[in-house]
Amino acid sequence: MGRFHPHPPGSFPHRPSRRGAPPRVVPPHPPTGAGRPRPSDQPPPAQGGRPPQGSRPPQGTSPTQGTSPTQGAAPTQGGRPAQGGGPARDARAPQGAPPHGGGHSHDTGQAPHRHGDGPGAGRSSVEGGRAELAGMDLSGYDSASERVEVMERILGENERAAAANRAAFDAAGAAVVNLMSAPGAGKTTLLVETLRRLAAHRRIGIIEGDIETSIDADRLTGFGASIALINTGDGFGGECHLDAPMVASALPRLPLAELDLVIVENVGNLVCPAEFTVGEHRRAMVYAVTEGEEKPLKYPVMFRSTDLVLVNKTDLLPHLDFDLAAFRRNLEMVRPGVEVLEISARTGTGVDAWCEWLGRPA
Ligand SMILES: Nc1nc2c(ncn2[C@@H]2O[C@H](COP(=O)(O)OP(=O)(O)OP(=O)(O)O)[C@@H](O)[C@H]2O)c(=O)[nH]1
Ligand SMILES: [Mg+2]
Repeated sequence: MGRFHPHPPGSFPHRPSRRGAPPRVVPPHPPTGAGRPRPSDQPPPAQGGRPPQGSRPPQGTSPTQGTSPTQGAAPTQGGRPAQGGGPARDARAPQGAPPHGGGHSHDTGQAPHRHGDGPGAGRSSVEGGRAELAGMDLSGYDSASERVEVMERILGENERAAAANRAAFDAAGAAVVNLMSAPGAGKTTLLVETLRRLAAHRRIGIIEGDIETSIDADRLTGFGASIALINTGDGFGGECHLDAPMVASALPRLPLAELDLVIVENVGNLVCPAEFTVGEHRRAMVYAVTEGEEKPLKYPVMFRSTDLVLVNKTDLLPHLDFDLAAFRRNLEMVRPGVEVLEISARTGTGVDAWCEWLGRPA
């Protein structure tokens, strides 16, 4: 059993809402996210922290002001903010009624042109929309360089915090794996099976990330691992992912110097967790066969960033029309050569191979 077990089984109070919640077991987070741009660092926000639809933010302001920097400013989604809306009316317009008509030039260096009467007239709305959007910057930023500047600042802050986390992990001699997936792909189920196999031999810490509740932290309690829960709904703006400052806030709640392995169960989300390193040495993602074959093509960010894809719930394959070969082909297109393990966290198939992977040097 574990050498250090700060939370007895069931001691994470389930907190579907904070109102009327029992006393906290987990120390509270800082009131504002460490490493986030503070209002004092920046000019005042545009409306609601986002540029008003159909207009550009005032020169020198950041569309992320007044909001968490991670909402609305993720850089790897085709150059568009991950969340937060943005000038959606502009973006959708080519598939419906254009918000602007007639000849005009965009700020892309393109020559003035007209919509709807060129050689592409008569195409489907999807094709026409793609052609019209090609090369345009619809991000809501005043210029591409401003967008790059804001994103670099946000990611730069995260990178600095991640480097500090990594230094702490290295100093402790703990290998760290960031485990990511869409909601419900089977991360916690897999971790339960992992702890059943490894906790007696390895000193393991789990950083459990969820927006709300201690449900998963409770499921992982009692196997001899040290658990530190991060609810992003508690002081981190309810973010859909963990970032490095959040993980830094959890480190004092782990006996880091005593641990060999730390697994970070990220918040369930197929996109955003991949955009923020938390100081990990390696990344793994769980992908359930119930999610379909095409997701590597539609949501490539996480697939591109991971070192291992665990194809989970294979016990369900006889009941599904999931085409494993097609999924592997799609995966290969976005992440050539990535290691894949076919597993079932339910039956235990492939879990030993995953445990072997965890034991390899980073
Ligand atoms: N059939 C089958 N069900 C599974 C398997 N792995 C997980 N599940 C089920 O899938 C559901 C979600 O599993 P979780 O382990 O909670 O998934 P998760 O990725 O931790 O979910 P979030 O933390 O909410 O993102 C549960 O009902 C599990 O019992 C599997 O290999 N086969
Ligand atoms: Mg979970």
